[in-house]
Amino acid sequence: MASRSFVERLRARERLLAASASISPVVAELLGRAGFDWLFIDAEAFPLGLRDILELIRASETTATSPVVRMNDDDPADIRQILDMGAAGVIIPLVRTAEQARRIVAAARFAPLGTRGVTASRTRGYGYSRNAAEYVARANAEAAVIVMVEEAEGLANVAEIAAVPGLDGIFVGPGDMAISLGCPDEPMHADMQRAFRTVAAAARAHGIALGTFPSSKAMHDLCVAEGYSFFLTGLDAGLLRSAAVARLAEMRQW
Ligand code: 3PY
Ligand code: MG
Repeated sequence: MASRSFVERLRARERLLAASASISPVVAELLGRAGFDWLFIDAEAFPLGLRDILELIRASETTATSPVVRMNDDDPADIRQILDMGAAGVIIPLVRTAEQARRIVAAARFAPLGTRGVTASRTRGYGYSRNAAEYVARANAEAAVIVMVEEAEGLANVAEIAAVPGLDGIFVGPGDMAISLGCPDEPMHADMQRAFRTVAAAARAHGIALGTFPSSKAMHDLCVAEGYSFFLTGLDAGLLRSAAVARLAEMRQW
């Protein structure tokens, strides 16, 4: 388990690098041991059920990494269950309005900040831990709530989205953003650069962290200059495929 919480490091704007972890718990354990600061457990791109997510979280906890779950949607019951399992935070894809962001924050926080219901969950020691006040305060402080802005509509509303109290970060999904802006094969198109800057200005105005998945050093450097601090570096399946293809090609020459 990480010695400092993910959200603390996020707020300190530490540079936090992740790999996605979705193929299997063994791969999650391996990537945690490789030294990634956090893991992007990807239930949007992979068909992960809640049980699969639980096993990925448990595997990552055998290492110093922090498990953060990119959910498939913004279902409030799933947000609660994923945080109850011990995820360091949730990342919600395709967020389009401030109202949607408010509902997401409410699902992730106990009263008075939200409407999350308490259970005898894993994070509560399965009921062995009885101090509710201390638990609720810690859970509210430690669960990172991150929304993805990755379409023209979310981009148009990003100033209002960033103003939602209780939000910890915005993650720009460059793949979906480029499709939405009509430049799918041009990740550094002028409209994409403008999008990265627009989201950054909104997030900076409200003191929240910025993340993305840079596909090139140029995109990474633009984002760093704008204050982005947490990054997805690659997908577990993609990292495996690249290494496999490169090694196969190399040994075919021997
Ligand atoms: C995207 O690029 O659209 C993603 O969701 C992942 O970063
Ligand atoms: Mg996306």
